[in-house]
Amino acid sequence: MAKLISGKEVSAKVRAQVREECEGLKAKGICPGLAVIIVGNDPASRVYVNNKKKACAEVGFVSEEYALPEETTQEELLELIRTLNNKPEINGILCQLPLPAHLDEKEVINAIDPIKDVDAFHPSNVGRIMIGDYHFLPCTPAGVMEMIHNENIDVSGKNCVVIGRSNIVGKPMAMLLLHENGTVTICHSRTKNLKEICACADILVAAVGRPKFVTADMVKPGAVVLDVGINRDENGKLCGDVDFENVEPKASYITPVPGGVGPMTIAMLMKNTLMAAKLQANA
Ligand code: L34
Repeated sequence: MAKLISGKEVSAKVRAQVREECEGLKAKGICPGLAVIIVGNDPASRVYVNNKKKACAEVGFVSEEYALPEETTQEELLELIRTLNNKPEINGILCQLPLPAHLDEKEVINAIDPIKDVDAFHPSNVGRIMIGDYHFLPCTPAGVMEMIHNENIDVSGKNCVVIGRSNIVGKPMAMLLLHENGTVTICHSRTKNLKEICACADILVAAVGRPKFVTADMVKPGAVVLDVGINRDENGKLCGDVDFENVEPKASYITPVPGGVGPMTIAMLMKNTLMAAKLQANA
């Protein structure tokens, strides 16, 4: 039986720390502000953005939502980002992804002032992570690391396998594990012997985006299993990339979906926004 790592609990701890620090900043006249941009009507994005606004209120930040219609043009979106870059009360800018297909995500990310880039998606922040000299970590991988730290799991020297190589999760996840001296393997759709490689992992991070992709035969007994996926199963129920029911008995630690990495992503966003406010105030 695995120990469940509750994202609800660990994220509440992080938010409590942020809230406390935020009170300290407010006493100095600094109030962190986050702008969240959402374009179109994706129902999942709506849920996530609502959760982000809720978290802002809980930790004491000001949040502004910019809900733009599906037909928004690239130029309109870039213009909003430029305005927010120059707005002193806004310390963090987040444009919820994915964007509608007619918009250019890369150009949007590049337009955000790196010091307000609380997603850490801008190439300058990505580069800083690569060399280990950063202010912001991407929220989802940072949330996974926070869960690992909270359980005092030592990464050093362990076989770490990340399934998925996205710029947002897989690649930075591998880098953060490497920074803690893990021996890291990144697997993806072209990987040969995926099963065998995963079965060697002491720490297995699933970020594939396919429901129940990680089955029990891919998991080493006693492995730490972190599930980044948020999918809907055949009954429309939320589920992760891990076949939880069958993997759980084999793992030493496992994260649930929902209530796992998702809430951590939001807690780390609060941490980044606090950091942004401090950097911009030189506090
Ligand atoms: N720009 N776009 C940008 N930044 C991000 O960090 C994200 N991400 C991902 C999608 N697009 C983004 C998120 O915010 C995924 N993500 C995210 C955030 C929150 C939750 C899930 C994904 C979350 O709150 N999950 C809950 C359940 C939500 C539900 O009921 O559907 C959970 O318990 O997992």
